[in-house]
Amino acid sequence: MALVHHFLLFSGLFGTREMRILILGLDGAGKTTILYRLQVGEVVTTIPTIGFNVETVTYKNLKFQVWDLGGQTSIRPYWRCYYSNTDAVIYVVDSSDRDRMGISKSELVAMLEEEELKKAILVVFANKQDMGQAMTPTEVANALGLPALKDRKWQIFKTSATKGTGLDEAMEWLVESLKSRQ
Ligand SMILES: Nc1nc2c(ncn2[C@@H]2O[C@H](COP(=O)(O)OP(=O)(O)O)[C@@H](O)[C@H]2O)c(=O)[nH]1
Ligand SMILES: [Mg+2]
Repeated sequence: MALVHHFLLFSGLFGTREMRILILGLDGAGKTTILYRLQVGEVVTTIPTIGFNVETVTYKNLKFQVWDLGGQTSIRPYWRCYYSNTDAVIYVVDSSDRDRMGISKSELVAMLEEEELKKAILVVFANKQDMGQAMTPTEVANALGLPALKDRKWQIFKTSATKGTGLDEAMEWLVESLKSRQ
C-alpha cells in the first residue's frame, strides 16, 4: 500500500513530463517479481522483432520497463532504443548468486557507459536477502564496484521481492532523489 503512495507522489511531482525508470539485471534476479510487487498497473509484455522480452508498466506519466541483461550479445545494440530519457535505473541483483556476481558487475558497468544513461540515478536492489547464503548489501556493493563509480548518484538497498521487504525504503529514496534533481 505504501508503494502506491510513492507513485502518487511521483505522478504529482513530475507534472506532465514522462518519468522513465528501467529495471535491469541478470535473468533470475527478481525483476519481474519486483515489477508485480509495485502493483501500479497492468504489466504488458512485448517481444520486439529483435527477440527480447520487454515488460512495461505505465502509471499515469510514470513508465517502468524491464528486460534481462546478459546472454546473447547480438541483441545488445537494440537495448539502446530503450535508454533515451531514462531518469533512473533499478539494478536488481540476486545476492545469493555468488557465481554470477562478476557477470552482473560487467553488465552493469557496460550499461552505465551508455551515453543516454549518463544522468540516470542508480538504485541497486541487493535482492533475495531472505536466502541464507545471501551476500550483504556492502558485499554486493563492493562486488559490483559501486564505490568506484564516478559522477553517479547511487544507493544500494537490501530487498526480498518475494517477502516484499525493503522495496518501500528503496522507492522512497528514489522518489526523494528524483525530486531533488528537478
Ligand atoms: N527467495 C527469493 N526468491 C526470489 C526473490 N525474488 C525473486 N525470487 C524468485 O526468483 C525467481 C526469478 O524471479 P524473476 O522475478 O522471474 O526474475 P527475473 O528474471 O529477474 O525477472 C522466481 O522463482 C522468484 O520467485 C527473493 O527476494 N527471494
Ligand atoms: Mg523477468
